[in-house]
Amino acid sequence: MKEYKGRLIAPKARIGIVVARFNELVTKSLLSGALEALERFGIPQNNVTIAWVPGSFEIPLVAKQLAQTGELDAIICLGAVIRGATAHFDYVAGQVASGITNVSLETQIPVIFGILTTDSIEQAIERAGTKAGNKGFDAAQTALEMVDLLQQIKGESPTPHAYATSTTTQELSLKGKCY
Ligand code: INI
Repeated sequence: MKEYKGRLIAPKARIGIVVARFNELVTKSLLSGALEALERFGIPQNNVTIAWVPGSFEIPLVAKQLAQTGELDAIICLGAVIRGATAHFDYVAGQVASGITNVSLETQIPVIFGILTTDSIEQAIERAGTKAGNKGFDAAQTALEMVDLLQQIKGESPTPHAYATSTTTQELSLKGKCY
């Protein structure tokens, strides 16, 4: 039986982050969470590219442009779409979700959905580093796991059993950088 399992070890991964300015109070915290996760899992700052866009609706286009440079292994999309009083919610939330999916399938790299879709600003704040974790941190973890998983499937990275005693894993554990 062959089984693939992505791990949180992709120290050479080159990561793009597309982050929306709309609801910046929230998205800045998502970005901090994502950067914290990348640092914890050993990604050098030089491997990270950040692009700010006006709102979540603009994320898919910029994610696609970044993906097409061929210089990134995964892209993390961060935004906060809050229902509030605006009729925009359903259009923006729906379009950004399908747009991100399309970019990932078209460009064949992981494009991670780190977009909060909440009924209120309070719920968004809870998911951006307060009561309910940080969706930006989670999105970055997902990106690294997917990079490793795809590299295994393409034969570019050893499968888990071969890596069991790798120094990379040990070093990360010793530094307290493994979750
Ligand atoms: N953009 C968001 O990122 N979040 C929102 O909650 C939001 N609402 O509610 O309107 C929002 N709108 C802006 C949109 O993303 C575009 O920037 C704008 O429509 C211009 O294309």
